[in-house]
Amino acid sequence: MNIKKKKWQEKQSKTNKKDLWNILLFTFLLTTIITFFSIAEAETSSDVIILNYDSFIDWDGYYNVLGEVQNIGQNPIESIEITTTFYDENGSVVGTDTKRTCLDVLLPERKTPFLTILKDKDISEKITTYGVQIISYQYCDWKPIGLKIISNYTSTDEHGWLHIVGEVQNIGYSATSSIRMVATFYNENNTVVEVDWIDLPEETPFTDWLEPAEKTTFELLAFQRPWLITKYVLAAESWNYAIIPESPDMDITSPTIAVLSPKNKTYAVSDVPLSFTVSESTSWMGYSFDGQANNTIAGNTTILDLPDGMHTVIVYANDTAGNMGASNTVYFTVDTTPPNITDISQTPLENNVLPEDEVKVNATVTDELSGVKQVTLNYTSGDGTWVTVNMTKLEGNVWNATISAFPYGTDVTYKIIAEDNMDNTITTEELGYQYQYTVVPEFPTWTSMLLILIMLTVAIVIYKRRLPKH
Ligand SMILES: [Ca+2]
Ligand SMILES: [Ca+2]
Repeated sequence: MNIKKKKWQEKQSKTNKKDLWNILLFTFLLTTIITFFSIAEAETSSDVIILNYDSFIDWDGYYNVLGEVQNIGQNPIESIEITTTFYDENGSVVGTDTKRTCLDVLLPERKTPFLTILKDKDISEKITTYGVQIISYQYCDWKPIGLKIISNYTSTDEHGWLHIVGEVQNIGYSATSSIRMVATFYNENNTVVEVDWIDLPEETPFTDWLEPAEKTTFELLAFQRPWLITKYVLAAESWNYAIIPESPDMDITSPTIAVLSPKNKTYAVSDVPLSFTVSESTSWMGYSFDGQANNTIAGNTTILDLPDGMHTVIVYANDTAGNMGASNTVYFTVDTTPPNITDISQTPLENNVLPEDEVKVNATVTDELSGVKQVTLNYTSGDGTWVTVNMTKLEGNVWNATISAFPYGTDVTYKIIAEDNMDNTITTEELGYQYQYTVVPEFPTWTSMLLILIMLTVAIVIYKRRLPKH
């Protein structure tokens, strides 16, 4: 490779020496002609236009004006010069800067950024306005496409600076050199907010030349206002190869995901819809349920067979550039279980309810997830109608209601119905319990019998005493 290269260089060198004077003369004439035409063209046509521009004072205190231009004509263009004129509040010119655009050759429809800087801190503060002008450009020959960016990675360092590291490959048939890599950084309004470029190859093993199929790495940096950047575009050119088509927009912002369902509430069903919006096109979507591994989904879905309890869900999505976004964590509860009814008791006890007695019924009702909404006591005296009484909370989880008094011999049946805040309902009947009692007489039977027995005994004794004595 080295021998080949040296020979090529020697050949070039000889050629140059031999034709030096001719070339110098020719160049002078050509430059004169081209300059004349350029100025004329620049004034009379608009094959190059300024698409957008912006300004800021950089970390050194210098006033930067940057933007991008586009070739909107039919022919390749090179050597585009931009002049920025800086004015103070009186409208007086306080400085100018003229620069070539970052890429030299611009094929039709292609864009290139530019950067002009007024390197005087003291003047920066006085600038109130500025004007940007394309002052010259030239038409040139077409150049073949011979460079390709084969990888690029974006990372943000601890300062918040944005680094792009990648590789560029010579995909042409000839060796190439003087490769310029350009990164144009944009804000969300597609305005250029920073630009960086590097000339390659910078170092060994490619001291000068990049042979066909060889590649070299590049690193580009945005550090002036990285917080404004939402995407970037890479472009390249070398002395013999034209710029490759700009890379697709290198999006560096993560998608924004808003979960519409589930909401932060309690559901009475075990199948809960998962619906959400994503701010941009995606290459992948998924969700994590209760912190578990991601489930890939194609879009809105339903999370099935959820167990009762508290759950979390986070939706993730990758945009087409691979930036992953995450929704907020959504907390929700599933409650498909009715309350528990325990410790049912009545006063008086079921074998001791007298005709004058109201019966107080107590029950402990709990519901872990959504809470108890209401508890009712339903009772019947066997006439086919049920009386419903709302139970009231006594203390803790104890609920209470009263059954009115009934005449002697009435059979009273009652049940308790409990409902949680998700309308899950349970009755004591469903739990397999039967509650009933019969109203007993004022004096229980055995007392009467005893009384009769005593009276009989007394009567017999009296009767015996009255019998005639022998
Ligand atoms: Ca994005
Ligand atoms: Ca419940």
